[in-house]
Amino acid sequence: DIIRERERLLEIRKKYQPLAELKENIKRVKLRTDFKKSLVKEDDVSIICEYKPASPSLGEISQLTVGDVVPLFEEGGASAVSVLTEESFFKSNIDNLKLACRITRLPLLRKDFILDPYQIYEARAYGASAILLMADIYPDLKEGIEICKYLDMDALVECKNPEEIETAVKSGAEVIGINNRDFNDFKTDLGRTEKLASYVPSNITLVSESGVQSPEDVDFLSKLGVDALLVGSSIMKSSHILEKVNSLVL
Ligand code: IGP
Repeated sequence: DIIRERERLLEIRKKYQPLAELKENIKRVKLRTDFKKSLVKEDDVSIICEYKPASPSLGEISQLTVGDVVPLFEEGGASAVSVLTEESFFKSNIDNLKLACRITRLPLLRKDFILDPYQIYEARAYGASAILLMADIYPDLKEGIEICKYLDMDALVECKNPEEIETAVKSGAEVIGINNRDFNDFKTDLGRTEKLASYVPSNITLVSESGVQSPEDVDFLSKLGVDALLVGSSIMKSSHILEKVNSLVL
């Protein structure tokens, strides 16, 4: 499964590029604009556009490259860009993060199955200003969030129930994502954000992730008080990406 495959590839990367070397590289990578700040607008909901060439549920989504889509995300009004870096199921890789970094000045989120502090350092070395930490997968959330803070990055802590939100808050999360997708059957239900939004304290930046397809969805979620939406498939699938992004940005 995804996690086991991620572990296997992580071990290879650690040999190929030891942590000490990554830490050296970080000193040369200029810090990017703040992810969290870019998401908080006065009234409007912000859109994070995701580069997602494939997924376990859809298979291949698009053959377009980071170079093709990121300029359209930016022109369309995205507030930040999420880059999948998982190889086996999402058909992307960490070099796409570096590429995105050269193309846009928008803050970048590394989206992957993060299991180990090494991957947080790696994200920072490849230009990310934020990283996804899944509450049920990252082994020590408090530690992960602290490493992010130490590196001047934001952690987007992904939760799917009230217990995970409570753990995230206790661990010091400042940005929480509610994933509308159920990883058991891959179905999305925006009702998840509706059910869970009130569990997230108002001082925390709230992101609703997955399943956003239309301006009506944006409208529904923005009324629930979320700060930002993370949108991948519906944008990547679109034959008019710029217009699609534009239609979701209020
Ligand atoms: C985007 P969608 O339904 O717009 O393609 O979803 C994003 O939320 C989704 O890619 C995602 C994800 C994840 C991917 C959310 N959490 C964790 C991999 C790992």
